[in-house]
Order: sequence, then structure tokens, then C-alpha cells
Amino acid sequence: MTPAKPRILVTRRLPGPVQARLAEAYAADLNDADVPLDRATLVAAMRSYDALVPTITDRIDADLLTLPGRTVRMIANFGAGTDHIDLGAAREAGIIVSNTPGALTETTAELAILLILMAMRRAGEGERELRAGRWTGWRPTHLLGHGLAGKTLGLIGFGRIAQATARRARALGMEVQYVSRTPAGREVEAALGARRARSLEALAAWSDVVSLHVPGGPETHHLIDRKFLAQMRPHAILINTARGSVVNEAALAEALDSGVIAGAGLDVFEQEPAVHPALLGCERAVLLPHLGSATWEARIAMGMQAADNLDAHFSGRDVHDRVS
Ligand code: 8YV
Repeated sequence: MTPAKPRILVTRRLPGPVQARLAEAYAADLNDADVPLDRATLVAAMRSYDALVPTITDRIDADLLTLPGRTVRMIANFGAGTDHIDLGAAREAGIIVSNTPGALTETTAELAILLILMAMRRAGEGERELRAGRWTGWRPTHLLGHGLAGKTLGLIGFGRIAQATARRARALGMEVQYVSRTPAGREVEAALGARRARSLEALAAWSDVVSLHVPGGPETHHLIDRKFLAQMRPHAILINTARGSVVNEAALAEALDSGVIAGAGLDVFEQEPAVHPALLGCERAVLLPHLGSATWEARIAMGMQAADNLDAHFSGRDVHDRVS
């Protein structure tokens, strides 16, 4: 008799090739309707499946991870960020958690560059004006923005996505500086032409574009606050493709309205899918609905990486992307 396939729950609809692979290898319950799971469903799932494949829209907290009668032993997250999962509680409960770093690096860096260009060249304002029938024709001083060549990009965090963003920014003629807990190696700095800023304050004071690349969670909560924004240059812009919780959105909206900084490009928000109403009213903010990794290439690669992690776990091998 062949052993029963492990039972897995995939909490959101994933790209076809990923679902096909999971359905072939596992007794997989898929979510073709793609409705976010409610709490009661997640509670029931923790007590009936061997593994979950969740996404950022599932809040997997300590209560869920320590439920009596829990059967789930592995959580193969679809995504790199894991701030929606209580990793400490998972570790204590002996639940393996994995993520999908690497699969979305290039795609997310592309989106950071897209936001930089949109904000610096006022593309969102222009598109809104044109669609609203407010465009009165070409004129020499219409919607003037700033070019990137010779400007300085300040990266907060210097992991994979930040470095991929730096590489692209260099190709566009930008200088690159960064802050991170540990300095990058000499070779990395040399290859990217990047230098480490003395402090967050120094980075704010010397950047034309500040781009965020730190994980979410208590340690980075509201790292970008009123004080930081006041240290930025008045013509500078803030880009966030990391996590909404890193930015105090009320303070950012205030800084944009009062001209403390010139613009922002945001792909992530504190209370997704809700966006701070003051930001919605800011002409100089480019706002995207968390599209960082939204390419077929990245989303398929993320799913395949999550499947690799499941396969490793269920065949008794080390889980490569284990985070707890
Ligand atoms: C993902 C992301 O699409 O991977 C991440 O950390 O922020 C996104 O690009 C999302 O998290 C999927 O769960």
C-alpha cells in the first residue's frame, strides 16, 4: 500500500503550474475562489492538515500555533517576508516555517525602480491629469520632475532586494549609499559602487531618494517617523517596497503636504488593503497595491520554492529556506 499523501492547505489561489505541482504531490486543498480565509477556517485547518502554504494575508499568531490538537507541523510560506507569522511561537511549538527568499528579488527591485522613476518624473500625476481630461497641452514648465543621473540613492537595509535595486540604480547613473546592521563585504560594496553611511541621520541628509528594504516587525516599526522625515532633504522622495509598518503613514502624509519632502512611492501599507486617507489625497504620492513580486516569473518561482521546501520536509531532508 502506498503511504497516504500529506494533507496540505494552500490558502490563496496560486499560479496554475504551482497548483498543478502541489495537487500532484500532495492531498492539496486549493482556494480557487481566492477568498481570504477567516479565523475559524484557519483554526480548523491547524487541526486537520499536515502543512499550510499561507501568504501575507493570513495572520498566523501564537494562539493559532499553540492550539490544542494541532496537526500542522510545517508552514511553507508563499513569500519572503514572514512578519505575519509569529516565528518565536512556531519555534517553541516545534513547527517548521520556511519562506521564499531569492525568488522575488529581481522583480521587487524592478518595482522599486519603477516607483523611483514614477515619483521623480511625476508619472502618476500626469496620468491622472490626462485621464481626467485636465491636460491642456504641452508647455515648457508642465509637471517638471527630476532626473536620476548624479542623484544619490540611500538604501535602508542592504539585503538581496536592496542590492538588486542598487545595481539598477547604478545603471541609471545614481550614486548609492546604505545603512545596515552589518556592513556588506568590500567586494559587494565595490561591485555595486555602494558606500555605508555613518548613520540613519547621515543617510537621510545625503540622499535624494531613500528606499526601504528592511523586514517588518517590532524592530522596524515606524522607523520612518516625523524625525527621520525632517532629516530628509526637501526635494527628496521616500520609496517603500518593504513593509507598511516601517513608515508612520500619518507623519509621511503630513511631510508630503507641508513640503518637508517632495514625494513618495509606496507599494505597501500599514493596514493593507486600507490606505491612510491622508495619503490618498497626496498628489505627490505614487500608490500601488502591493505589486512588488507581481510577475508570472516571480510568483511561479515563489510557489516552486515553497513546494521545494514542502518536499524537503516530507522526505526528511533539511528545509533549505527554514526560518524557524
Ligand atoms: C508577496 C512580499 O507577494 O514576499 C513578500 O514578502 O511582500 C510580497 O511580494 C507576499 O508576501 C506573498 O505572501
